[in-house]
Order: sequence, then C-alpha cells, then structure tokens
Amino acid sequence: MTVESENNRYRLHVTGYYGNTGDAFNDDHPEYGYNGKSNGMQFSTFDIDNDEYGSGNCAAYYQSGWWYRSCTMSRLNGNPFWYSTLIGDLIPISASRMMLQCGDYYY
Ligand SMILES: [Ca+2]
Repeated sequence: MTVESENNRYRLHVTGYYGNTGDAFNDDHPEYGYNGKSNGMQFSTFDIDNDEYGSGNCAAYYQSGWWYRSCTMSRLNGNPFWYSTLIGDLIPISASRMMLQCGDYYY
C-alpha cells in the first residue's frame, strides 16, 4: 500500500491482497449499484471532495475521511449509526486505527 504526496491529494495504491475476507479496496460490488473501489482514488474529507460521486461528497455523507470513489465498500471510520466494512459485507466495528509509515516512494 502506498499513498502519494499532498500535491497528489494522497492518492491510494493498494496491491497484493491475500486472505479470505474479500478485497474491498479493489472490488467494484456492482450489486450495490455503484463503484466503490478505493484503489487509485485521492483522499476526501468533509470539506474537500475528491471522489467521483457526482451528486455530492461521500466524506460528508459518511462523516469520515477516506479514499472514496462513488462512494466505497471499504470505509474504515464513519458515523457510528452507519456500519463500517473492510470486507465487502456490512460488519459493525467499534473502533479503528490507521497508521502510515513514510517510505522512499515519491510521485
Ligand atoms: Ca463528489
């Protein structure tokens, strides 16, 4: 997983998934009627809309920053009244922590 610089609005790149939970960063899930793939997206916040959802700001709608497309299937945080998921199914989680380590990758 790499995240580009602030100049590129923290665009996300995720590769190398393995496991049995489903790859919510790369799967589109058209059965839900939208493209939620976060891979390749820039980071959005409640006041900076970098998603591809033309009718609004996903970060404002879900009350959390994330790499939204239109909108997402891999939202880690959000309004506690909403379910959060990293696996393609709606599973409630009570807390989360995301940690990034600076590397030698520059875009
Ligand atoms: Ca939008």
